[in-house]
Amino acid sequence: MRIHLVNPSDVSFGTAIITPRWQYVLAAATPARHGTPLLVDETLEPMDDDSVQAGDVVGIGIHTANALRGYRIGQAARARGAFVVFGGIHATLFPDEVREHGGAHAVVSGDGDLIWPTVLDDCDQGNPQPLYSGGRVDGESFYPARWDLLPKDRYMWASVQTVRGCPKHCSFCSVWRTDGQKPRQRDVNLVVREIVQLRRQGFRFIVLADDNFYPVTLADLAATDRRLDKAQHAALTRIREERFELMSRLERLPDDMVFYTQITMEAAEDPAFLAAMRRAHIRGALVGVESVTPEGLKAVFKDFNVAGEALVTRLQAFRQADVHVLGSFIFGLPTDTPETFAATVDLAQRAGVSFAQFVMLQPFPGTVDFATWEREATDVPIIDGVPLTRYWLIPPERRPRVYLPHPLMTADELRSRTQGVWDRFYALNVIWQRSCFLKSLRARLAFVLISKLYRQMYANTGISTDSARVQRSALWARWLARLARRLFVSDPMPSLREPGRVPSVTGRRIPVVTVP
Ligand code: B12
Ligand code: SF4
Repeated sequence: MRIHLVNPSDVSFGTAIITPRWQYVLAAATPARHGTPLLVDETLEPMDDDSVQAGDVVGIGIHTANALRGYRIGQAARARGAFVVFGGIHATLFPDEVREHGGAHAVVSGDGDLIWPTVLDDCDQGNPQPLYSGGRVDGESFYPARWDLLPKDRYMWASVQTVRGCPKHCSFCSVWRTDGQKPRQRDVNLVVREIVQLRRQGFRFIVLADDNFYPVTLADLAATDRRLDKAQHAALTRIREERFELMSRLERLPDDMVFYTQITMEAAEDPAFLAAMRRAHIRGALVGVESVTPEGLKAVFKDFNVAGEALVTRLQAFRQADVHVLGSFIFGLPTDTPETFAATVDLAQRAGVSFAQFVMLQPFPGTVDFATWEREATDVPIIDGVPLTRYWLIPPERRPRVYLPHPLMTADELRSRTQGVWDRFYALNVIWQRSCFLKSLRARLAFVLISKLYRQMYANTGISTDSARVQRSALWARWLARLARRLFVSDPMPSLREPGRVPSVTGRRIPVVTVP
């Protein structure tokens, strides 16, 4: 019985940006008696169906965007006599659909770390159960990934998770509902050990694949003080201290390391945290700006963000701390007008964000937006026999890009205006100007290359409905990725040692939060 772990994708670029962490975690959770799993990442190259034999286990991890491709792989594997097991966020949300469309013998909901050995044992005995509940694994019980299985020079960034879950409740996001609002932080020692192993192997670019790297804000602590809630204050302080401890350990890693994470913009109000990030080599962060207007923020339940000039100041605070921002903006909110597009790109430029992504509001299952849409949608269009509220089952070339009707703009207008914003933000002369913070010509050229690659991979293949343009963009992206990959190759450091604890860190760096 061989085990295949497959990360489905409709497009393969030969080189991938980020490692699909789940594969390396499940490989670590695979008991030695079942052998070493074969990892297939279709963002690199398509799965070879012939590699599957009767009696093998084919584990497929899906989110909504790649579910349909996953179903095709599942059916093909089942037809060859393999046991087919699905997991991941989409499988967690739709286990029945996965069995119906993906040929699944078994579905694992929630975190796979602890339940995976049971699934494998059951398959080994020819008796997989239809549903396994993986639940929400405690921070201390997450498996470190098996980076020894990482192919050489195929990925630009490795991914290490340090915390799971997010206390916020944004309407377009499923994380707080599936991963929970209680931050589950991994043991600092295990996180650092994984990172050191990666650096030993020659990886110096690492994504901290967290939902929210700043799970406790100064405002949260002040609120517990106001409520005189000592127990909650102590619990939040502990989480905050662990963040600082992690960062103090990362600080002691080689200076060439580059980390990148996802964070809420509230961190801009916390200079000590930003400074610790910079010392920890966290050079960039995706910040969910979403909307530049207060009405837009209200619409997505993100009132903790700010708009207008206050927003510019907050984003600049990251830049001043030398943490580069990838600003994430959403178009298609009911409060958007045709003027919102230009206002957004202007603000992004003024705020000094280094990269930006402009996505169109998409109701992902598991979100408040999706639940509202499903409940209230009338006259739902049917495409290829599939109602639009199950859009991920529509073949990608026939799938619309905009789902929610807008009070002022047609779907096509939203799409072309969004494309226009990408075109403006990533015009060659604009990128070149933006790169002026870099000193050497080589660094500036690298910045241009990465910007162009990013735009090709995420905008042109994702927003356009013109299949010729999508094909062209995918070709371009493949070519740019091959060039860019070289920028991410580093010499291994086989003798790198784990940095020890800094005993005085708590007293030295964590600002005391006082009762107002
Ligand atoms: C890092 C990340 C990315 C990265 C890297 C992706 C990569 N190569 O791995 C990038 C930036 C590329 C990315 C892109 C996108 N992402 Co993303 N991403 C994440 C993030 C923050 C962490 C993923 C991760 O590594 N987790 C760590 C691993 C260990 O956890 P895991 O994947 O959940 O796997 C565990 C279980 O799910 C389960 N499991 C998973 N697979 C399998 C398979 C089997 C067989 C079994 C048994 C168990 C199992 O066991 C694992 C171990 O416990 C998640 C949020 C999250 N909490 O997961 C969002 C998340 C997955 N992304 C999301 C989205 C929406 C996207 C985009 C569509 C965004 C966009 N608008 O462009 C794109 C999609 C790109 C594409 N076309 O594929 C959503 C998915 C929602 C949904 N319903 O599908 C999430 C949940 C975030 C959110 N805000 O809701 N993403
Ligand atoms: S969008 Fe970000 S801040 Fe909002 S709930 Fe999701 S992870 Fe948390």
